[in-house]
Amino acid sequence: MKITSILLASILTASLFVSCETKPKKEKHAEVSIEMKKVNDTLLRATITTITDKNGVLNEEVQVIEGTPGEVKAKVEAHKSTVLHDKPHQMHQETEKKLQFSLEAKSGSTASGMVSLTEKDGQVTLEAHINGLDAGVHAIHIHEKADCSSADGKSAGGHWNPTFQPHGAWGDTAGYHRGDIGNFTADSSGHGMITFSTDQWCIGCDDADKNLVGRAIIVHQGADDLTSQPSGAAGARVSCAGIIE
Ligand SMILES: [Cu+2]
Ligand SMILES: [Zn+2]
Repeated sequence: MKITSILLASILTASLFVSCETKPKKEKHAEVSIEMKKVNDTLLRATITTITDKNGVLNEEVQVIEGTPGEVKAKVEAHKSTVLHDKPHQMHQETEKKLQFSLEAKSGSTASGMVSLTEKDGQVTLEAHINGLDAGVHAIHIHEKADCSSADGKSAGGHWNPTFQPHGAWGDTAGYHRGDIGNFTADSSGHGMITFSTDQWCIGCDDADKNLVGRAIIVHQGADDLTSQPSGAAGARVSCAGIIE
């Protein structure tokens, strides 16, 4: 195509300067200026001028990219992030999310403790340590609401059951609630602990069937029989913690 038509078609001209957020450990600074011109109705051309400052030595590089607007914009973005940030390894960093909170005694009990929820690689792990329990087997569940305000813990609602299943043992083909963690045993000193991991929960994700935030953890006076409906006949709610971010 003719040079004149290219110049006349220079409808879109954009120029932007981005100053670098230099990482303290690197003596490197970069400035990128981008000029975009419409070549014709389908082609866009970007002229990228990159000035890098390596320990006081300036280096200028000019790069021309031509293609459809989508291709050009993607290449420009990729170039900017490479030059200005220069930290590709960070994109592979594992993200870990952790919440920690206290279990408070309910129903006149002395059962209190700590719970942590950790999300890593698509798995959520619950770890609970409880003191002041009667020795023996106790149920622990996720209940519907992060509301431990009532003295009997019933403000937390029933078992968290976003998938509308019957109450049961976790993993049972006949069905189970997403909150049916199960049982653990307290020793003769009244201390008990449990760890539980699943990929069927998340912490603060957009999937309402998995998101624990806004729910509560309840420890019961008795054991969950894993069959009685709707909640395993586990007795009074002796400890409660709301799951809030
Ligand atoms: Cu319960
Ligand atoms: Zn249940």
